[in-house]
Amino acid sequence: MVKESIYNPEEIKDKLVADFPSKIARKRAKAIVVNTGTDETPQIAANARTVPGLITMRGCAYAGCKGVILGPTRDVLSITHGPIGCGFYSWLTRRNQTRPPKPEDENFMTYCLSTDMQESEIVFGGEKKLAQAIEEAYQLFKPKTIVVHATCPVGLIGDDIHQVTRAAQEKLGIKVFGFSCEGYKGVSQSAGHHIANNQIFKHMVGTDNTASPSPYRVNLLGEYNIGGDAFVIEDLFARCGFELVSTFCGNSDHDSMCRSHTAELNLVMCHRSINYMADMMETKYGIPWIKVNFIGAEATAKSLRKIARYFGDEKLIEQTERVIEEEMPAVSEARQLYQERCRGKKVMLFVGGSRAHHYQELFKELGMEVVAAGYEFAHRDDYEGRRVLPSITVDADSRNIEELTVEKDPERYKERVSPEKCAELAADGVEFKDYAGMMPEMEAGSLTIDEPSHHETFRLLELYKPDLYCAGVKEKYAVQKTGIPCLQLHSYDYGGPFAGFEGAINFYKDVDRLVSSRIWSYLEAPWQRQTQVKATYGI
Ligand code: CFM
Repeated sequence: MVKESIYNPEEIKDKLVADFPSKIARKRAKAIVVNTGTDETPQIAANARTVPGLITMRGCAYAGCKGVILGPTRDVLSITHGPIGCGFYSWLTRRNQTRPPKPEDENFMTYCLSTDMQESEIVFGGEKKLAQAIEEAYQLFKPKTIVVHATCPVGLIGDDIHQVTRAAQEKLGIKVFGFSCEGYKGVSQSAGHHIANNQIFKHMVGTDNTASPSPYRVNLLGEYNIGGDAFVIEDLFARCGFELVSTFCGNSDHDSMCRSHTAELNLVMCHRSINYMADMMETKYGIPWIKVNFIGAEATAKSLRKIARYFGDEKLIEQTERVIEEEMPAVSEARQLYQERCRGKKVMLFVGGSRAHHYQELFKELGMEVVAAGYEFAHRDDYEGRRVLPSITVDADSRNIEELTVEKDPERYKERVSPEKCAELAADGVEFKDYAGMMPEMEAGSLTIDEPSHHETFRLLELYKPDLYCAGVKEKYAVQKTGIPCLQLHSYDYGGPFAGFEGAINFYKDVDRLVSSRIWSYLEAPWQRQTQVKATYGI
């Protein structure tokens, strides 16, 4: 179609917003930037309110708290305080898997518990019903911990969930606490991540000082075990000799999170959803954090090496190299095979708050060209790198999310790396507290778009005709109706795992199946063909 436009990203940018009223066009234009291919990235508008009327890809704060952060923790019993729809639509809709170690171990993830608020509670208050629901849940399941998630009406009518949970905790003698994650907080699910981080940090982290005897103790932060990714990473860690204390929160349980402050190093996978936890644990307990990425074979090898180097033990480093050596031949073989069919194909990714960056690694390995990418709800630091953090202005929407004041723990704070060691490791590629963001890694001329609307998505498809579009279920079928395959990078459709070496091979295969399939050429219905025949031959 408009093939030459591919080389005119500025022109495309104008076309994407051309149909909007001028005020909206101006606002949206700030969220669309042309990458420079260098560290000098332009500023992008992110984490801003969605323009009313535009169809958004985003979710709500409740989804970010209950679904994303708490969703994969198997033995913390979640109750949704709200109308039944919120509970129902967040019930088993994310493919976060879990594997209780023993058959008798608890797994509440398959349940949907809600106070099912009715009109009478909306009018007269729902605290009584919530107290009853907590007791009923306790009698049924006898869990170690019950948590309550607030939905929009709870905040609107002013139910005090924290007072109710405190009373329940006293009465039942188990841990009960709440999340004020009303859907309207903040501008997206990102607010819910922050709220969840705060409460888990306050009520769980640091409540059990039992430490494992291994000196190589790590936490994996921001890995949610979608399609079994965490299982792959757990296996790699075990083989390398790293002791995983806790994962936030893929395949996790309550007790491991309570012990997580005993780790020596925090590994941050999804920076957007869990950076708060990493920073708070560093301030309180002195646990440093590094950014890792287990999406992509090369990225996985690099991340494993960083961890081994941090501990610096020769045997650990050797063992890590052995694991990488064992895994790489199969990856290279698959890559060669699939590259032949995928090389040069164009792809776009618009996903969440970290995957639009992480998955570019896998597309690079396949030789595919990322022409446009963006997050739904990330902040400027996820795009431009943490160096821009001081220049991010806090607006009213962020101001109403609690910022915890965290201090050094007088007994348990321990400096893990001296400043000299820190500099030495940095020179060796192990940078602490650093994330360079997505944009510096993208090719010059490619587009970065924050939270593209439905309209912009379709303009993009028209202008670029990419070979593959990556997004979620809300976009998938609409995109495929245009004859362009869509891979769900939230749920992996029915596939995965995509993490680690094994995951990379799975990914190459799935991408090849999508971009090499001829099915898209059969998209025209017979009557459409008929019209064409008529037009061509006049019959
Ligand atoms: Fe982090 Fe996630 Fe993501 Fe996210 Fe999510 Fe998800 Fe995602 Mo869907 S925590 S930001 S809120 S990596 S559910 S596992 S796939 S949007 S890119």
